[in-house]
Amino acid sequence: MGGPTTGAMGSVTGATTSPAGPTTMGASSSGSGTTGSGTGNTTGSSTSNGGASSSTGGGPNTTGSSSGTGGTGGGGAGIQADCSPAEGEIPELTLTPVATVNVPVDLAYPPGDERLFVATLDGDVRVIKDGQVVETPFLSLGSKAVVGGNLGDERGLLGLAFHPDYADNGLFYVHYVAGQGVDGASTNDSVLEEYKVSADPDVADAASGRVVLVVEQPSSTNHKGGSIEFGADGLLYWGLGDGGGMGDAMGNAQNTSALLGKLLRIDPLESGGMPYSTPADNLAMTVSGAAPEIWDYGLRNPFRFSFDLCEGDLYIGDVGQNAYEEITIEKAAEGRKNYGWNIWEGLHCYPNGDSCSDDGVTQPLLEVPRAQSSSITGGSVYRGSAIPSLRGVYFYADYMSNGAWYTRYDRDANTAAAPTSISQELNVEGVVAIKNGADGELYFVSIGSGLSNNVHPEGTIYKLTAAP
Ligand SMILES: [Ca+2]
Repeated sequence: MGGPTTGAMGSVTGATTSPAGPTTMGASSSGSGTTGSGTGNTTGSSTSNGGASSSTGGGPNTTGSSSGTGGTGGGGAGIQADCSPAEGEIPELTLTPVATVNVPVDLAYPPGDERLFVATLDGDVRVIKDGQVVETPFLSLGSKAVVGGNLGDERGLLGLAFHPDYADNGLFYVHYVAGQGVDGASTNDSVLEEYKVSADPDVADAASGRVVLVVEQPSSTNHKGGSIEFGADGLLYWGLGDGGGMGDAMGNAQNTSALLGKLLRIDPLESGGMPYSTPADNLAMTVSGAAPEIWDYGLRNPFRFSFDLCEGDLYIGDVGQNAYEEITIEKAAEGRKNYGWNIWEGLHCYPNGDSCSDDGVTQPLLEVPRAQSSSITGGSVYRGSAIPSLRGVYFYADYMSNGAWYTRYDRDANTAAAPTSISQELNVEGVVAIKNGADGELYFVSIGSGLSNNVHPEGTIYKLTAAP
């Protein structure tokens, strides 16, 4: 077992068909081994009860229509995002504590599920149920994950995602930096691993771990990326940084045969004897020789990205080098983009003062200068029902400056509104994730203050609410 240790080509075969995305035909890669025929990800066929829109069986459920009647639901309990248009004025906002957990770093939920699952930097997944943190961890990676914590040491458990068919297959995925005893991985490598829930819905089967993909990393302890998220196409997207250091010294981000400095897009299910498969319409469709796992390239450290639950658009926060942080918005199903790093930093040539070409480069919709932000935390689009004026509004934050902002994406114009700062209103430290719950409401994950290798402070999960 063990995922293909990559760096260059994974041994990937097999076509993936996805009911929601472009239908892909044919094997996409020439990896060794057999050509899989995995139909992989059949994302269920449940139909939501929310009106005319049919869903793809849960997950980041999208209808693609913004004028929907709110029906985008997944399976399960029928909790769903509210895709109706925004109404009214945006009120004063605040953050209401939901739970405290040591070093929380990411948050996710199974489709249609009321529970929230919190990944912690030190390798646990905790369940928040009925407003309480379940005492027994859902999963503990233990020494399989190496945990950093000092400034510039970004190692640990970084991302968590539930399979769109979780209700049927019980599968979920974790992204972490390898410690000891991970199949096919050396310490510091990036690992994507699949686990399955046990008979107890609040506890995973710790023995079920299956390494899906290992990406070799250089020795540096930063730029590990973070988020893993399923798109409406039922495929898993995985952001990986450029390998660390300054200026992408190893030249990974623009190297389309390397997996670092990329957004990957794979079907993580075992398929035809292979640990995962790749769709035929990844970057390799347009860039000859590109590794079959790559969706987008030219990223520095896409620590947090998310999909709008209603439109399916992809929002990427890319952490900058010296001068500019970036928010990139990619319309649903429009990938295969070069986001510019390390030729561009934000809307400026890199290094500053150089001249450079924008040929083939897609620029971010927003750049955030270092005076405001130095480690951007890409957030999510509000799709709840509690504050109707916020529907369609994207929130993001900064880990270092404790800043927080919102903007709204105009899909027709492909522009983002000038950001509104809510830093003082929210007054929150150390935001490392802003995620939806199954009901589309937004949760801010604060890792807590005083984090170091030896101190793993208590952090807080907050719900975004209207101020009283
Ligand atoms: Ca860029």
